[in-house]
Order: sequence, then structure tokens, then C-alpha cells
Amino acid sequence: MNTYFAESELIINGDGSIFHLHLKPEQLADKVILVGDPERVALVASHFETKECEVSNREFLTITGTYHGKRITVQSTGIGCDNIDIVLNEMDALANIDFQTRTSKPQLRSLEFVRIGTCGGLQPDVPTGTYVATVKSIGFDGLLNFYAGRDKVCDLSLEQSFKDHVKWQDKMGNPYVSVSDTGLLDRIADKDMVRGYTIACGGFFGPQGRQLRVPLADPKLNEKIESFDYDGFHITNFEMESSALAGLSSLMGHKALTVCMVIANRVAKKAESNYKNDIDGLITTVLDRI
Ligand code: R1P
Ligand code: URA
Repeated sequence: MNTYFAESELIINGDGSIFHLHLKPEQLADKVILVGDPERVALVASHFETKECEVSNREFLTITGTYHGKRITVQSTGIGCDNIDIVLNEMDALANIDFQTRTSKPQLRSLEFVRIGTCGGLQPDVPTGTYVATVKSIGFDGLLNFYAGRDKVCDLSLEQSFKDHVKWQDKMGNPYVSVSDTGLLDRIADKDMVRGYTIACGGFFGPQGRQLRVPLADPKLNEKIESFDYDGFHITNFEMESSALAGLSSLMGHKALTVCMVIANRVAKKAESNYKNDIDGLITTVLDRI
């Protein structure tokens, strides 16, 4: 049976564009670069030789164009996994739902998502300026727990080892471990990138162990995260979107990878706030390899 997606479930604007992104199906490329900051969209698109459309609504700015002949959409997501839920579901709908009949198309159109982000380094060997590619992502955000296939796409063994190692407190939610696409990882994460496990947090302060004036539920959590070792991998970095991106992509039949530039090192207690020009190196590297 082909499910009919009612107006309330799949909201389409009067001009035929999807509710939040304001994008129309024909404006989406198969290769998608996701960035948090809308300003980073312009930086990515400054390398395009052609630009076919530029659309914006709220924090969601989209440009589709070509780089060395490859058709690419670059999309800002804003901050957090809640926005990844919107962007991934709306892009999947643009690709795989017929907006006229409001039913799924017969053939899956699989998209490639590469997120170019910034992150905090959690090990001494990932100083500011390092490029980190996420092999697996531990989601502190909880988003994937609301989807039925969660256990089939998550690494449950890593999930349990992590919880045991840090003596996870259930009141902090239920972390899940999503897995990046290995083909994208092999294509994009060359020797110029460190491969590691990433924690995607539902916040920049408390969930990442930054204590300003409000005390934390577990002040020792970051120390325990830093000492965790699984299959020779360490947890290299904190950011805020990779878990939902990899998890939802797996559930939808898409491919996803997150690569980030380290802008703060939590062990060395150093930060680089003036990073916006430096991230261009990571952008061109990804554009060449995507
Ligand atoms: C926090 O400052 C934001 O920066 C990181 C985090 O994931 C979070 O979105 O990524 P972006 O620079 O891509 O936004
Ligand atoms: N983004 C994060 O989420 N954390 C950091 O420490 C730096 C960038």
C-alpha cells in the first residue's frame, strides 16, 4: 500500500516548495553539503562555477550550483540535531515523495550528505586547526530514539561499552551510536584528516561539560569520555549534529559523513574564535573529493 501523506504531515507551501527549506524538488542535487552557519553557505558557493538557485527561510539558506562540473546543493542547518531532523526529512521528501500525489516515488533516490562543521577537540593530538572525520557518532541528543529502526542502524555494543565506561546516568537520556557511510569516509577522509568517534551533544555548554555558573550533573564526565578506548578508537571531538545526520541517513537509505575543523581544544584549554577564513581549506578539500 502506498501511504498518502496528509497536508499536516507533509507541509507544502503555496508555491510548491517544502515547508521550512522553501526548496522545490527540482532544486535539490544528489550531493549535499551541510553547514551550521548560513555565512558558510556563501563561502562554499564562492567556489562554484555556476549558481542555479539561492533560497532562504529562517536559518536555512540553500544554494545549488556546480563545482568542477558536479551538481551540488549547499545547505545551512543552523545549530543542533532538531534542525537536522527538519533538513533531512524535508530533503528526503523532496527526493523521494511525489508532491502531486503525496505518495512515495517507486524508486529510492539516494543522496550523499557531507557536513562541514566546527568542533571541540577532546584529545591532546587534535589541536585547533585539525580536520576530524567522524567514523561513529555518539548522540547525546536523543533524536534517533523516536524512530522505529533505531536499534537496527545503531552500534549497540559501542553504546553499552560507552555507558559502562562513563557510568552513564539515565536521567541524562539515552545515548545512541550512529555510523558514518564507509564509502564516503574512504573517499573524503584521507591522511590529512584524523578519524575518530564524535559525540554530538544537545547543547554547547552543560552537555559538553562546560560549566559556567550552573553546576553539572556529572562534573567528571569529560575526563571519562577522554579515557574511553574502543577498538583502538578514542572519542576525538564534540559537536552538535553528526549523530542525527548519520542515523537518519541510514534509516532513509542515504549516505552521510561529518568532517569538522577543531576550533577549541578542551584538554589544552585553547580556542580559536577567528576561524572563519581557515575553514576554507576544509571546504575545498571536501568539494574536490565529494
Ligand atoms: C556550535 O558553536 C555549533 O558549531 C558546530 C556545532 O556542531 C554547532 O552547530 O558546528 P557548525 O560550525 O557547523 O555550526
Ligand atoms: N562546536 C561545538 O559544538 N563545540 C565546540 O567546542 C566547538 C565547536
